Amino acid sequence: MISDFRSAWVAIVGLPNAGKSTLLNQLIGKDLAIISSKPQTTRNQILGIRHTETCQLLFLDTPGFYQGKMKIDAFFRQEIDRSLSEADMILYILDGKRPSLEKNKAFLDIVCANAKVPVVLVVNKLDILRDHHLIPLLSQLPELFPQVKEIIPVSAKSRRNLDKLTEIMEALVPEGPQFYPEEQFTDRGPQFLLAEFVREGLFRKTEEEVPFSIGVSVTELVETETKIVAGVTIFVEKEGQKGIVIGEDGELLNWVRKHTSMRARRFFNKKVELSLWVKVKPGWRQNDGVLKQVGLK
Ligand SMILES: Nc1nc2c(ncn2[C@@H]2O[C@H](COP(=O)(O)OP(=O)(O)OP(=O)(O)O)[C@@H](O)[C@H]2O)c(=O)[nH]1
Ligand SMILES: [Mg+2]
Repeated sequence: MISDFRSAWVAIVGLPNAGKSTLLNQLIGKDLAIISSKPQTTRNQILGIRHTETCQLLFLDTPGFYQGKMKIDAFFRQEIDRSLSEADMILYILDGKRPSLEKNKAFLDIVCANAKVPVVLVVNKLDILRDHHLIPLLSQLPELFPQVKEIIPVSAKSRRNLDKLTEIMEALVPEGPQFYPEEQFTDRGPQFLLAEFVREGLFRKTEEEVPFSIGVSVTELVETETKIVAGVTIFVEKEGQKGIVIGEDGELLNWVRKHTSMRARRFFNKKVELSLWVKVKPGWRQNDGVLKQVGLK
């Protein structure tokens, strides 16, 4: 191990759709976490690692915080709590376009009440904020959130101010070991990631309650040096949702298969062949067996 090495576990938390996963991907320079314009896209804690010669930042992406009553919601909350308890530093992401100050204050107060580590408040989506909106917002934040160590506006999408954010984080990193070798940038393998990539395609192509009723499990996987072949089961809750997911003449499912295969091919740098099946499981979000199968228990 190099002497003077520094490392920190950094939990990325915030309300749904704030841009947490977009920021994670930009900070590690990989298309790792799935992103969509719909809330509750992220369902599991996802580790993404940023390496420099002297420092390792271990980012934990988390589901967006909201109060839900189902078993699946309890799992999301657990993932957030687990990430907060493991963190040496917290990035709290606030959507500058929809700042929902009351909801953010409620969650940020919970985060800060339990945190013994520095909290950095990141105001995201700077690229679409006009000055007359941004300036009054920024001027309210120090008084509203006195517990935070730093406040910084960024655009995860356009990378604006991300160098500054990295500088702020690096100044807060304690001495610590190099937890992972340089070539490793996540602890998640193809089985988890392929299911996520399929879900990303489905989230983009379906509307209303359908994306939230979808669970994905990779049931077969064969990986060689050059190729990944996988069988994927998509769970929905109703017969009608199965029809929507398959689409007319199988068009939607076909799009998802092609989109996911291409995304996975770029990511793994291997040929990817996917077979997709859709299964109806009424109430699966309350069913321990299916929750376990789709990695949510
Ligand atoms: N204009 C703009 N859009 C952004 C920015 N960052 C994220 N987005 C968009 O915001 C939406 C949500 O992004 P995600 O990264 O999935 O947000 P998240 O916080 O991970 O969402 P959940 O996982 O659902 O909690 C997507 O449509 C992104 O393209 C940004 O800096 N600027
Ligand atoms: Mg996310």
